[in-house]
Amino acid sequence: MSSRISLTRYLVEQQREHGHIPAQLRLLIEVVARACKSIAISVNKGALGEVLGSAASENVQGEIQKKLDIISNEVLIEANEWGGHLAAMASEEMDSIHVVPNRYPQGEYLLLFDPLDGSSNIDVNVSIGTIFSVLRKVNNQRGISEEDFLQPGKQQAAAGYCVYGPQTTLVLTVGTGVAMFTLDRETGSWVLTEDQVQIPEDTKEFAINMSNMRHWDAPVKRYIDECLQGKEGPRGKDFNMRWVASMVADVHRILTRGGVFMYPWDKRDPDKPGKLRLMYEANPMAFLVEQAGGLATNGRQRIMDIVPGKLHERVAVALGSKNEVQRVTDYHLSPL
Ligand code: AHM
Ligand code: MG
Repeated sequence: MSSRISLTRYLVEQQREHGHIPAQLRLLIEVVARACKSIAISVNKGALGEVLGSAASENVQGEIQKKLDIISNEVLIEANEWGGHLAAMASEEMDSIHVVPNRYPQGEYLLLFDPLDGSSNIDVNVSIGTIFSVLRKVNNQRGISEEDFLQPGKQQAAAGYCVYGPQTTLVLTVGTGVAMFTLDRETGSWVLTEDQVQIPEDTKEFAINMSNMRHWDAPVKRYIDECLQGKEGPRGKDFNMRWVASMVADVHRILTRGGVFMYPWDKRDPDKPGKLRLMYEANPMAFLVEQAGGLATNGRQRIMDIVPGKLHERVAVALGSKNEVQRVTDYHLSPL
């Protein structure tokens, strides 16, 4: 790029053009981006920083926490609580919400995050990331409670993720398309490297954990089975498969070159709607994907229309290239 556009300049220009990025939201995004830089440094140190391996604790979902899960959670909280832009935060790694302490001014936004997504990849040096979602505090009449967070994803003011991979990339939407910023390690700044990202409507690539195939529901089995039949089958083309097991990395690939990502409901745990978390993973990714011209459903319904019943709610996910997500959703809505 001949003239480099920083994250700050991008946000200021979006404000000028679209007039809907209030100062508090701009500050929030910059603070999250700074926190991600700090997480990236810890991730990069790896064994040298003694940050690998498990901590002696479980999160609210009963999952063993990795040291970097806890470090990243703390970095995000410490970076965000004093700025005056937030009323409260919620995290995949915390049982309940974290209200901004009284000693700091209360802002009008709510921040939700998965501090380090793809935990199983931390120790094996594969891409991982931070996912975040921003809501407005709707009720100004009283203090803040968990209920204030239970808003459908379509009410998000901003969302994004940072992927810690061969490059450190921040991907952001404030509702005016999707932009990607690459961290320039020499200057420490986020540089705009892609703007108005578009996901191709069609694809020949799917991402799903195939080892769960025997547990899937019929519509998902049908969709994948047809892809696997390749040129000779009803789809008339060969499909390729990828599964990083870090949602950030899989979604990043889809935003870059198209594809469909699925983590469907399965019979292993019939009472759980899915593995992924609605508010920390599915909603922010759905917002990005829709802003890039793709679709995101739970197989039956648009993800961003779901009204959460609780903070740590889980959901089935199908997202990415429009025509493929539409197809797998149609298979659910009109089974054979
Ligand atoms: P995490 O938030 O505990 O890391 O779990 C979420 C991750 C996603 O990033 C990824 O898509 C999925 O879990 C992989 O699950 P599996 O190991 O079942 O394939
Ligand atoms: Mg996660």
